[in-house]
Amino acid sequence: MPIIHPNTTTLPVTDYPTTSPYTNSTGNPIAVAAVDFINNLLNKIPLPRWAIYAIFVAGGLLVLLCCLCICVKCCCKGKKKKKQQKENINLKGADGKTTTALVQPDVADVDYGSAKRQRGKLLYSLDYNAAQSELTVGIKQANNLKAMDLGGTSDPYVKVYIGPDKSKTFETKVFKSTLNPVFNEQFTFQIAKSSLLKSTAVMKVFDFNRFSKHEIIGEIRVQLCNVDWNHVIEEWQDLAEPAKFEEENLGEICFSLRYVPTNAKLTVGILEAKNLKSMDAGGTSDPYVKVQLALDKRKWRKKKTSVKKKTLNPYYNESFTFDVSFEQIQRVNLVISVWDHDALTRNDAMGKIFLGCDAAGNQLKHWADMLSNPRRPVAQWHSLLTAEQVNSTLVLKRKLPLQNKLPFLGGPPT
Ligand SMILES: [Ca+2]
Ligand SMILES: [Ca+2]
Repeated sequence: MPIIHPNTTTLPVTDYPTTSPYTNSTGNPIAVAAVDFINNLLNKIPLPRWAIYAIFVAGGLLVLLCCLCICVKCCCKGKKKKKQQKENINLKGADGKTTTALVQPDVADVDYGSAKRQRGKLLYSLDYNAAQSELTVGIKQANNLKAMDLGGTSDPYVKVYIGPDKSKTFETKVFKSTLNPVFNEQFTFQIAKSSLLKSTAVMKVFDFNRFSKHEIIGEIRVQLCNVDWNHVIEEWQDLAEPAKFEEENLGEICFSLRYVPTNAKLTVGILEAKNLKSMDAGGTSDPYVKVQLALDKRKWRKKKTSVKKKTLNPYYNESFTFDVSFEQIQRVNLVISVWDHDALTRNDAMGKIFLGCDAAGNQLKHWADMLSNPRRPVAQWHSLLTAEQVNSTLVLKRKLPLQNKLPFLGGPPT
């Protein structure tokens, strides 16, 4: 194919041909114009054509080299990451000795202080007047309290109550910006000798903050059954890490359980509850009970009682029957929770408890009694716990996948 360029006449004779072998006279006019433009431009540069091309080639090579360098660097990084991941995975499989060596941080790196760091100590007194059934708790002073504020100080005050009743809570005055406050305050509780021995005196030291939540510095719990009441007790004690859960009186609930293996029916009879916590103004609640089953720690089935208005001692006598096969009953947990119904706002949790394969103590006993007495309803009272307390023991996963719920939808046909 002959190569004809419309502008070949403008080319100096000494110059190299600039027409591309791929263009032809009938080619795209835009391409032709572009080639002309480049030719004109090259003609304006006071350098021989070969020099210009050489510069272009050198520039191109430089750019190519840079790209290559960047690529190589990226690849290396990726490999390193993969290697690290591999190492991490291998850690699991490594023998104990290697794992310890790799996982255990240096002794110097461990902030032992944070666990053991001094919270300070408190001087308190205990005195019981048996004739008047009066327990007097004295909060004298604190020493070397932990600094909770930015300036290296705290604004301490002490809360005092007698557990587990916690009917009365006293507070000392707040002392601003000090780690060694002298409180010298006394608080008197009316308490019979019989309940005294089952009680715990709780003293919690807090840091007051005007614009944020008050933080606990530490606490002291004295089991009152261990105290020699013949003398007035006055002693210094180190503040301890606050207990994770407050033993709070959330009331009790009575329900019956009945399991019939032959027809695979679990019946939960919610009978009554008493001494529930008041959630509404006026010192009452509107309690209802949620009955929930979890299978393999997944939420499975749920039923509710009616709402009993304005009472802390509701009587339900409502029962709920669930289909639970004998194979499933070994993997089931039953969660019973009491809620306060609110017409306008969100309903509040008042207490919770769970029984079943993962339960312990009194709850496990009730569950075991049910299993060992098939067909017979077994009723028992249980003390309610906080939702957090239950949730920390029984961590429920998402809902059960549909196929487990509806057996006829189960796995692929074989
Ligand atoms: Ca403060
Ligand atoms: Ca309510």
